[in-house]
Amino acid sequence: MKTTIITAGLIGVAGVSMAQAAQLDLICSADVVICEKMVEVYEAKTGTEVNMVRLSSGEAYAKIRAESSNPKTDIWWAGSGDPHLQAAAEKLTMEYKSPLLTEQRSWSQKQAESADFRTVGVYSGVLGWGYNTDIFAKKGLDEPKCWADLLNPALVGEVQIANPASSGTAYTALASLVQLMGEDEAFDYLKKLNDNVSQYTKSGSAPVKAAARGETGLGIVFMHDAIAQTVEGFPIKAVAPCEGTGYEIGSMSIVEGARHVDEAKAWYDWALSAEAQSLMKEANSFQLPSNPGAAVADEVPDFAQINLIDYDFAAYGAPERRKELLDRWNAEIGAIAN
Ligand code: S7P
Repeated sequence: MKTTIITAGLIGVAGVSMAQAAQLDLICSADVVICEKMVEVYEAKTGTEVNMVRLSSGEAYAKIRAESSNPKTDIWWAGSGDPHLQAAAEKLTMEYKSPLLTEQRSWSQKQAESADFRTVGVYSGVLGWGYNTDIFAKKGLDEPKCWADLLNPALVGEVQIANPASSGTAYTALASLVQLMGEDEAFDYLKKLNDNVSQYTKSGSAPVKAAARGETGLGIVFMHDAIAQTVEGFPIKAVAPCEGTGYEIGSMSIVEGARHVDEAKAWYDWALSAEAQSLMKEANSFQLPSNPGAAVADEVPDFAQINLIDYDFAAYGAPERRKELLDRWNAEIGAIAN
């Protein structure tokens, strides 16, 4: 009879011992295509077995927080920066200075410094929307260029955005509107917008995927997620709002108390390399990579041409501020959501 023997670092079937494969438990909060590409290339390169789960940024933060006394995740790659900053402030993530940190663009390094090196920026992307040009043409509607245009009563039932509690994209939208308009004005705007919203989705990019399939006219998303649909051949046009807009610093953090900390550091260093970040172009992920040596697709929006607000990442990634805004959203918008 065969017996399975488990010893320190070795697993074998009686008489046949073999080295235990290195293992890494990863949460990925980017699009599933780039998540799978990163894992596939990393496993082939290192032999490490990566157990990946794809979660929206707010959900990833909640999972890491819930498991903090017994972490099941080693590293959290990607997702908008605010929940990573909140996790860092709550010391749910670990301080780590990668040897590749100083190679990164200044906004990536600044994100790390502001969080005592408990997170780091890996890419940046601009908030906007994608609209279905066929649906707009059929309805005889002009291009929606500005936030104000999204309140047009002709768009009733034609707008989707995610729920900011689960989605980093939607929290970026909420925090951007508050910084752009003032808090009370932003909530007034969101109440009016609610008349046109058919659905608050769980995932941030879902609204533009629905617009691509013709299920809705417009999705408020990161522009790169809209561009990915255009590149797939769908009738989607990405827009940067005329009044101004916010942006994300997509981030990466190692979980405090990670079971596979050496493997987590190895992934972290690799994910900051030009080689790894060049995979984004291959996977139609059109954010701007943090490593200036990485390949940048032509479709990546030109930040210099966009009216960007001076997004205060430290303030809007702070636990109290994030909780305050999410509580207000739940009370004033979630409560009246269709
Ligand atoms: O698809 C890529 C991307 O937009 O997804 C991340 C996003 O935060 C994850 O989705 P949720 O909104 O559902 O949290 C962004 O960081 C990234 O650019």
